[in-house]
Amino acid sequence: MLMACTSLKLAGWVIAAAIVFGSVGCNRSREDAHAREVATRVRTEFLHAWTNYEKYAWGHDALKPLSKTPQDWYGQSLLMTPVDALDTLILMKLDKEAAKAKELIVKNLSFDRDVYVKNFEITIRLLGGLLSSYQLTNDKQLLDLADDLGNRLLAVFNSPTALPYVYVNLKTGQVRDAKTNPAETGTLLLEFGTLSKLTGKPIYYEKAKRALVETFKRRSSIGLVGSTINVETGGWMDADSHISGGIDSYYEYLWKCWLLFGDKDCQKMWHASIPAVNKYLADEVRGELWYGHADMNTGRLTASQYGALDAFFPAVLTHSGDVARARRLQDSSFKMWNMHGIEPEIIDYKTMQIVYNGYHLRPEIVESTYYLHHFTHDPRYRKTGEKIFEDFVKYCRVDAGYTALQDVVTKAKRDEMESFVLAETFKYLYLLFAPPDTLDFDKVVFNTEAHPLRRTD
Ligand code: DMJ
Repeated sequence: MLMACTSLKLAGWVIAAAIVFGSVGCNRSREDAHAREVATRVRTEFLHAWTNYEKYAWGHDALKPLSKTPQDWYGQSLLMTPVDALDTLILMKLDKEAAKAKELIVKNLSFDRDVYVKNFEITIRLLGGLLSSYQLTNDKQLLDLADDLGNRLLAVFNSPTALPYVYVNLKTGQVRDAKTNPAETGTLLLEFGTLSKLTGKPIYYEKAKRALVETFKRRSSIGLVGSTINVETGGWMDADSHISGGIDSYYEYLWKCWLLFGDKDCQKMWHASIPAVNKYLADEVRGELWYGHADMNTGRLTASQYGALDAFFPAVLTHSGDVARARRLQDSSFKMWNMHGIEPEIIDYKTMQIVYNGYHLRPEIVESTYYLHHFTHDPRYRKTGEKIFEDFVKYCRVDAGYTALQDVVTKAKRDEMESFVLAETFKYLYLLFAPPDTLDFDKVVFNTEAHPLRRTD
């Protein structure tokens, strides 16, 4: 290919054009070839994590990669890692591993358990994972599991406000914990809505949409939401507004529910919300764009904190058409990453000091890199992604998989590999470098756990 690229011999303007367009074409094909090599390395590393899950934690929720022991969230397994990882296995064409994981799920997964589970986590990881894997395989058993799970989760919405309780007992339908947040009340509609479309049962869509609307309705007069809300009174328990964990995916779903379902109410809620976020939470420091914390009632900035979770926002910005802001915020996220060659969970962007020094192998910065590359085709985003991947391998790879860091400065490790590492971090890294036909971006909307949900009519 390189020979063909450099040995063009033509005359006059044809030569000039051939040089310009030929070299662009050559650069592009060199970049693509390199990208495919990186994709292969990502796939190999994903397999390193997956095979160690198989070896040391098969049938359990997660692998603890330092002690090489299994972990179950609720004392009994709900197959968190296999369900979360299945669509990544499929997209990476790891057919043997995918078939084995699917068999484990359809044979062993039962939601008939006398156990309280966290509605938000179970919805984004399990319901989302089952639905996307169903759409990729057409295996009806996966949809039946999703339907059974959705039906058991519905009890969470039985509050005086229709906002969901935090926990539900999968067997008895009893609910508990009224103190929740906008991410937990507003990050359900992509999954419940898809379940409605696929089963023909409207109740899932109605309940999850109502919860989203009830959250939106409680925004302040300047358009912001707080971070803690009581589902029994509907009152805010604090006025702390931000885009970080606890609120983050509420905004993500306002946008994505409009995209996935064409739901005009979601479009309106998005357009009524995002200007306030950009007006009150965006902060300019040293000519850089960051998003901090503000009082939801006054809009006064209260803290200059940003972190690994906030780094999802460039993806939502670019997805919704605001590429300029997305690019600037991504530069800030990458600056945060490069402070120690791995991002801390939270920093103070004014002082550039660490506030919380852990790293949980989070995907958000990679997710935004992937979206920005998809929409701009700017090669710098693949370079960013490659640097992140190299650092990730350098500091987090261990004998039995990938492990979180206790401290991004010393690189001390902690015994944890969350299922989202396989569902999201590796998936977004892979898609950033993989051939475009791996997944038709325009035909799907990713839930907040990176499960691609196909548009259905
Ligand atoms: C994931 O479970 C989801 O991405 C969620 O929206 C936020 N937290 C983790 C990843 O960091």
